[in-house]
Amino acid sequence: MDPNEAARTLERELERGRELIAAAGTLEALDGAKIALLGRKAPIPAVQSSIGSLPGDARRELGRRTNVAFAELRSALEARRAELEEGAEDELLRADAVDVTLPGRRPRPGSLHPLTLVQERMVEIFTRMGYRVAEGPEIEDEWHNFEALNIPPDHPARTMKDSLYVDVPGLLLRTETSAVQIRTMESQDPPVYVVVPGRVYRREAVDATHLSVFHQLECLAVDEGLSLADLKGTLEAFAHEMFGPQIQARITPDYFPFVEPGAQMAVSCFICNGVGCRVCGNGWLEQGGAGMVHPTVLENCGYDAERYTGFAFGLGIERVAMVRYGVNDMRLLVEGDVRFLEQFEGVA
Ligand code: FA5
Repeated sequence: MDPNEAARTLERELERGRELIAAAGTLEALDGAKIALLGRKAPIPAVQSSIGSLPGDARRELGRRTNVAFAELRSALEARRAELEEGAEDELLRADAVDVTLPGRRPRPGSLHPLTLVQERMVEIFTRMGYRVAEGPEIEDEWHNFEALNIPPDHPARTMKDSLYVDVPGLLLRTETSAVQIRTMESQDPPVYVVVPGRVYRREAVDATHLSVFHQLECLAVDEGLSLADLKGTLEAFAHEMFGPQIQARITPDYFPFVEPGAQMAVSCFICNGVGCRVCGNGWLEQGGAGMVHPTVLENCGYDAERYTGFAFGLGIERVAMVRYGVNDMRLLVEGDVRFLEQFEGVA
């Protein structure tokens, strides 16, 4: 290459280099500029490789100028790199900045589940009447769940079609809280006044009024001189406390092996007021089973059935919740949809 031509190339490249480097706004752009200026195909390295063919003085002079050009571009690249790196770090810090003076975001508190609200209210009503709360296991044996309750071996509830058995012979998931009647009477002498809230399990087809895992509240009273009038009065007092005076309660005959006479307790429908509609059918919503404790059951627990009488009932807590809150499908209570549950915030 002609030495003059080579010197002009160096000047031009220095000029171009200063502009490219100043214009590089990112580290990637700066890498691009470096390749364009100092890469294998760039003009300055081409000048450098032509130096060897020049005569003495011209070679020295062009060699010196090339070195100066290289040194200037390298240090300009270096300086710009340092600037960009610092800028990138500042940018990162800015993006990550936390304004500690802003008010915090308070986590939204949850609220009690409607079934919990109802269960607590039921327990409160009965404890105010003088009952105490008793508990029993959810995995129960056949004696407490069936035999002691006078439920004969051929009763359909005892088959696997209706009940959920566990892998240990003789044990099952309790089908009703009535099992705790037996446990209570086995563990204490009369008089007995207990309520038992708890979870029960049945092999059921789930629909708007049936679940296979649901809750009951059992009530058991055993004392001298208790009659059907005490049972009816207690159920009525409960219904009015729970649902308000506009709701009517009734008991009608029903059969359960562990009571005699047996009854069913229902309240007037909250939608149609006892007239009959799509939700209730005949104007009444079944809440639970009830009756006078069968003498055989008292004797199974070592009580003197000549001296003591008792009444018992078992209310479905989901059914009570449906009437109290006007819920027409029981599945809503267990699906866990926050939009449904939010409505119970602040509700008693
Ligand atoms: C019983 O469970 C008896 N132990 C009740 C009883 C206690 C009778 C003491 C006499 C003396 P029953 O199977 O009818 O009875 O259930 C009682 C209540 O539980 C029903 O009225 C209903 O409110 C509720 N219930 C029953 N099955 C379901 C279900 N699959 N899903 C939700 N609630 C149910």
